[in-house]
Amino acid sequence: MSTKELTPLTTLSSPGTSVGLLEPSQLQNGNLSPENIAFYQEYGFLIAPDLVNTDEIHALKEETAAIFRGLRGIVEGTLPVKTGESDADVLKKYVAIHFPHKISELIRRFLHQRRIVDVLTGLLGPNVKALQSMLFVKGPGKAGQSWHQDEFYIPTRDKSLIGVWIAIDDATIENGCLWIIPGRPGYIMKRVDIESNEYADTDSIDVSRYPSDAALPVEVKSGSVVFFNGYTLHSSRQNKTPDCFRRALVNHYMNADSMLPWDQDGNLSPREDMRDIEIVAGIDPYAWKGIEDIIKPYLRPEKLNIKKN
Ligand SMILES: O=C(O)CCC(=O)C(=O)O
Repeated sequence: MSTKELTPLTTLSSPGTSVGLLEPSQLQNGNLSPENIAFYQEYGFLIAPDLVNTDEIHALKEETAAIFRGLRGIVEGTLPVKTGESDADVLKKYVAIHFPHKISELIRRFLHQRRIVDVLTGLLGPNVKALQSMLFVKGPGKAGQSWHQDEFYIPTRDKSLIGVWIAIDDATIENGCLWIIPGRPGYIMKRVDIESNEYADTDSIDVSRYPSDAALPVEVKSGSVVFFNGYTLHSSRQNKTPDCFRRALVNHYMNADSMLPWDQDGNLSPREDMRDIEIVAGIDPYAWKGIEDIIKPYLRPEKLNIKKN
């Protein structure tokens, strides 16, 4: 095992410094510096404060309510909205919708948000494709996601997967922010069964071999964007607030030069290249294959049991 993936935070910064203040992890004014790129290559994540402005956040909040109210189209499994039901009462019933960009033009436009795409081309190269969106609402009491690497679920051939986590609300430890273990292990790690109210999943990467201070809470303000690599370990915990949502739009991207042998968590037949994608920068080297429109938006289940190894 590389020592990089075990580097505790205390060796990255002075004691008491939170990840939010860890300088090379932060973009200044949305500009990706060579130091940011070097940090991402080594530790697998970056934080861009204020990459999404307050008007955009306001529009995202309104759109989130409209989507969960069923006003943008059918999402299988959502319940009819009763007369007089508030947005909060509607959102409290759900954790997340996957692929909201299929029914919402605003969410689809966010896949192409210029400042986000500029960071992605700086990290991935000129040709970038989007392959998934997820809109989390995660109300009071809702569980988080256990320790995982996104490439376990979404295998790219070139290990280029990046999650782009857009904070719609301030994300705090209490309302279930993202946690990251800095590093980019070059392989998919072993998973073990777990039972915990913190997590929706019934298994998790076993993180007991990491030092207790290796995991960083990524507490960020609304409008911040967290970029993380598909091999970087991350999780989120239960929302323990009595009345706060932790809304976040999470989009996944990769280098468009690579094919994507993803069966969409078993929803599709095995395929060498999942083509329900959107090119967000540069060219599509596989344009001759055409684009598919096969994945419909769906509700994220409260309990997750996707086991592969
Ligand atoms: O936002 C969350 O609660 C979990 C997000 C996550 O783990 C992911 O996007 O892979």
